[in-house]
Amino acid sequence: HPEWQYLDLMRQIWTQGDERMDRTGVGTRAVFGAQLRFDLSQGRVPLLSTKRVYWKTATREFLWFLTGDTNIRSLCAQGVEIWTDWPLDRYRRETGEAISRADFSARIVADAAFAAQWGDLGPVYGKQWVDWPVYEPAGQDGAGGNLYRRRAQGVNQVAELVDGLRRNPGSRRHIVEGWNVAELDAMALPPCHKTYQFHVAGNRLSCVLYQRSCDVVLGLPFNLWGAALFVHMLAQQCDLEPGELVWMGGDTHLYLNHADLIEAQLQREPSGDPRLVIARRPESIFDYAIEDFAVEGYHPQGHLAAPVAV
Ligand code: UFP
Repeated sequence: HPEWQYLDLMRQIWTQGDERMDRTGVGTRAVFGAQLRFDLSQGRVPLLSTKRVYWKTATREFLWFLTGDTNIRSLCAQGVEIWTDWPLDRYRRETGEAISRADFSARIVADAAFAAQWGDLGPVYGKQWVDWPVYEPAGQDGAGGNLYRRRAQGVNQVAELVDGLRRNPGSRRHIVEGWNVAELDAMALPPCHKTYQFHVAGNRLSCVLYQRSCDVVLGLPFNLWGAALFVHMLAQQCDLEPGELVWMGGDTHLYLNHADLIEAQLQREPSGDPRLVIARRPESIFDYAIEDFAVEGYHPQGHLAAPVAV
């Protein structure tokens, strides 16, 4: 079963990983450099069976990326709280107010001005994917220095990707990049799943995802799902068949406060063969809605909850 790859990686990190204190103050065990491969043919998806993965939440996040939005407001309005902890943390630090996550999220949804002030994550994934900034010369200042103006619409990497896969499938340049060096400081979190490269062989579309930093418990199940979803959507849009997902991790880690979950999950055995079904073929990659996606044959074992390290 392909999920053994995930469990084997988890076991390897837990038993042999290098233990250290990390940025969040929680502590991790980590390996550097890991690879997983998943067959995506016939709707196959790397959706874990050894715990319930909320694939609809991950799909909502993915569709939110494609809109270019970087404010958590529309996520919170859909009950998706996976990004809430970052703005919440900033709000608490800057105001000293001991607001609960639920109250903060409710206020983000109810109050547009509050959301504009506190709900933005900076130019994270969505912004870079569909509106990577482009600057053009805009004359000179009084001292003879060159001025630059930001173009109203930046590079839409996803639109160009679809175009490239259709026009020139054999290209080795099918890349969507999130790591905009000049804007890292402005992001709530620099991109983890930073580079997607696509490849067409015959009529099969495959993807390599390079993830610089990976929380194997909370991040990886979502990141695998997101990458697989991306391939399935692109294949549909470009009249290709989904091929393979190759996941590559840089710092691939387990947080020490996930010990109970890890021990429990490593006792479980994978099963099943879930398939993604896409109900219709929208006009473009930007026109999918959450209702378009269903998963057949997903019968996971119980959810295992774990705290997120901010
Ligand atoms: N992380 C993931 N996947 C994601 C995401 C975050 O695994 O999609 F947004 C984890 C990795 C790491 C933390 O534990 O979030 C980011 O911390 P750092 O920037 O210090 O690597």
